[in-house]
Amino acid sequence: QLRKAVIAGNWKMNKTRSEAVTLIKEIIPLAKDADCDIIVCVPFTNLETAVEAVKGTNIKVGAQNVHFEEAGAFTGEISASMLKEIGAEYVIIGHSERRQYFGETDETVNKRTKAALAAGLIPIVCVGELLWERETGITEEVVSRQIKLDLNGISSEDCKKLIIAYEPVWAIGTGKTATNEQADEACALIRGRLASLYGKDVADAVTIQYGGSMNAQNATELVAKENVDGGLIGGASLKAADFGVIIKAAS
Ligand code: 3PY
Repeated sequence: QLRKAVIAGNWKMNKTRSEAVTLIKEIIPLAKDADCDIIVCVPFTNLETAVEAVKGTNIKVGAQNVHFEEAGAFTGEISASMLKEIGAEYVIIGHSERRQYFGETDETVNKRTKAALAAGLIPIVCVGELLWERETGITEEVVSRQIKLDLNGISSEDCKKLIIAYEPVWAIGTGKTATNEQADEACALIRGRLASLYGKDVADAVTIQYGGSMNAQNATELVAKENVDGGLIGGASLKAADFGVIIKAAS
């Protein structure tokens, strides 16, 4: 395979600090011999503890959001340099829950992505269509538009560092998964869009994950697809045994 798979857990608003330590300790032995990159994206309050807990292992730590300004009067927000200094290496940007419940737009996703890159973090940029958009037959249009806007002004060099997560919104937290073919097709269309914006070499270098109810049962077939370079995992990343199965499936 051209690209190494990346398995990232999106813990969402789950786990207190002590619970996070317990879960990470359970994941470490299951991840040890993996032939894929492994990330846990934890709540802000768990970042420092998670970084400490994964020291000397093959697990990396990410955050779930970042503000686009460097500093200032933005009550409740966290900057990219704050994340970087604490030892986070990745950050999820534009998850559909942020777009849906917290007013995230392609414009702010774009700004956050640039801020993360400038600070040396690797963004995991989430895109994906709503159910009615898929049913109306405009998945390609929606996802292409998101890619164009979310990555606007980002250089080829920076684009190569990105992880893009294709997460059909109708498959998030619903237990519904895209079929392997739907996931492969959408990831291929994202790569095609990247190729038209940046050229084939850049497009081939970008990690494109599938996300949306990926679990221990369906991971093997999803990650076996040519265009699916691993997954962004919600609920199943909170159970060490399930997350371990997914890591194995991607190795
Ligand atoms: C899910 O699997 O539900 C996700 O949202 C992953 O980010």
